[in-house]
Amino acid sequence: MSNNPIILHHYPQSPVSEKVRVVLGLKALSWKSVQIPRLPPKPNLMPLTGGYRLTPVMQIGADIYCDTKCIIAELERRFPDPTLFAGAAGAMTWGLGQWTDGPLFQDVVCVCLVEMSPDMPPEFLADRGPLYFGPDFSLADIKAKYHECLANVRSQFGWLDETLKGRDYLLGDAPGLADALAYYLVWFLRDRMAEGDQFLHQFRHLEDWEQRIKAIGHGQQADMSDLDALDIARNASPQTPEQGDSGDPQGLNIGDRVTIEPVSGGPQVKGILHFLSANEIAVTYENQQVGQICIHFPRLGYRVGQGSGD
Ligand SMILES: N[C@@H](CCC(=O)N[C@@H](CS)C(=O)NCC(=O)O)C(=O)O
Repeated sequence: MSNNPIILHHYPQSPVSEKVRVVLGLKALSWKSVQIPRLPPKPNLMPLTGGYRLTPVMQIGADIYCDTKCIIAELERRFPDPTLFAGAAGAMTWGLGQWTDGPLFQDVVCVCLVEMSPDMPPEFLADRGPLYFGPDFSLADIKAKYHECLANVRSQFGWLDETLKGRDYLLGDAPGLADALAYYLVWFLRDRMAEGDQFLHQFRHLEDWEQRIKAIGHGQQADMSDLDALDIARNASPQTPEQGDSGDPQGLNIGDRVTIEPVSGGPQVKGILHFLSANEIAVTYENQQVGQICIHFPRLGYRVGQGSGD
């Protein structure tokens, strides 16, 4: 395995990145932090991601991991000890993310966006509104849903609170993926909601747990410039072996030209299929600035098309 560092491309305010920062802390890892812009264009990130624009992105040499599902799975593969799957739920813990990153995230983001809206630059709202609520987004519509969403958050944070009665972490005695999946939403709400402290104070066990997760920290981080990260990619070669999947439901084959895009919308990434499994797809991609790299995505939540997409 290469000696290239773990590089996280992110920005401090990003809640979804907080999920990964907590995982880096749980595994006590050393990593480099590259701060990226909160809004496109992201000119020193795009050569690495082939156009994928969401935050965070992890880089190890010339291998690039997009989306927290893919990033966390790769961290668990490379650094299995301590495991993120200590509880009896095992791999089903990923399913928890389908709730926390899905309907729960939607309720929390509605509350946070409304809370942030008075001070939000118009270009930020114009980007994030449609990103999270679709092309027909209107601030008036989500303002009208604010109290309903807050009531939804109260029910669901209440489930977490009740679960944490009498145990230190969501799935038992050891912290793991389930905690990271839930914690970043509590962190997001506390930071963005004007009366977040007051709202969260009703969840006594949740607040105690929040302090325990916070105390774990983010591992050892050191800043790195985006240009240094590009240099690392240029001087490295992808380390991912070629791997096909004879059981692939879409009949994809190594060497196919494919397009990959988030189901939630966003630019298509085009590349040559290099690695395929039930949970992951990776393509090779050539770029003048960084040479050949390998870009990895989760299968779940991403649409894969055959052909160059032109
Ligand atoms: N499914 C993605 C969601 C990522 C996401 O929505 N991230 C937010 C930041 S918290 C984002 O990309 N916002 C737009 C941006 O940073 O340009 C993941 O798990 O990584």
